[in-house]
Amino acid sequence: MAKEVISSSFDFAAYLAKAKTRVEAALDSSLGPERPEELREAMRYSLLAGGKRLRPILCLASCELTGGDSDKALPTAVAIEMIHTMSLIHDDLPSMDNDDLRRGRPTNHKVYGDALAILSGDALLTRAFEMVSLRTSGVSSERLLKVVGELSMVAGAPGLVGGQVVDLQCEGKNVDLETLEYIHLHKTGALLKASVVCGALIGGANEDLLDALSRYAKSIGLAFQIVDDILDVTSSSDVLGKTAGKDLVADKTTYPKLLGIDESRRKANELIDNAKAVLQPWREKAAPLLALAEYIATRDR
Ligand code: GRG
Repeated sequence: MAKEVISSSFDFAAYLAKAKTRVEAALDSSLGPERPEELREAMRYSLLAGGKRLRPILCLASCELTGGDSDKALPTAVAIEMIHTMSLIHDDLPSMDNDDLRRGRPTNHKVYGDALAILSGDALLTRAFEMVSLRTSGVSSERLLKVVGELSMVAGAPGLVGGQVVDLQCEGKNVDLETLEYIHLHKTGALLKASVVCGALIGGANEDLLDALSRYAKSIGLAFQIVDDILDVTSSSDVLGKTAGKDLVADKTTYPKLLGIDESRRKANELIDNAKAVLQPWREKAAPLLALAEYIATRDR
């Protein structure tokens, strides 16, 4: 049923390519005269390493659905990609997931060393808040304060950091579905949800729309990580641009480990259907978000 709502005239491939180009350009011009030069290089190395740019694209699409001007959401979209990138840099460190491949190239610490990897992550995180608070124009302080609050929550203990800590604590242990869902919703889902919510806040969404978008985003956030778990088992490092099969080596509990691949896929598809159903009332206007939900389910990397 949800599929019918995606307008046949909506060209998702063209939309995605255009949105990605727009985000890449904004990211490229987002870093100013950071000094010393090596810090700037390390920040740019990871921020401009490619990636799907799904979070900033969700932020812009969400703003557009609310009827807002997505140019005004661009600094926040960049900020969200900065937070995401810093979380990848820190996640790859030897003391965390200890990986040497990310976005198809050596991880930040492999190139710049652990200290600069930590510090370039710190600099990206703080720069993100500068983007929202000082580099956004035409949005009221009240709305921007809500965005800053939302991003502070999802980056910290109530979001990514908390999820990462529980994830690390659970390595090598038997984990139940409830704990796994907690990890996924915090470590991965929180920032995806915030991407949608922040775009809506900047666009001036009313409570009904904000609530609908939050529910849509929670579902796609969890589905995204389930698909990530599946791809870790079924895909290759070449396609993913990061080390495949990592979860098994690190003895992590994943959806495929608990439910099997088929049931995990079914669960991800169910979440995507739920997400799309929530946006039914917005029909044509929701075409980009509906297609992005489907992309999350069907992506190959
Ligand atoms: C945010 C303060 C702060 C600290 C970070 C290390 C850490 C705390 C959290 C780990 C978060 C993490 C790395 C979660 C995994 C999320 C995930 C599935 C990433 C892959 O996202 P994609 O596929 O990657 O969108 P690309 O490269 O396409 O952007």
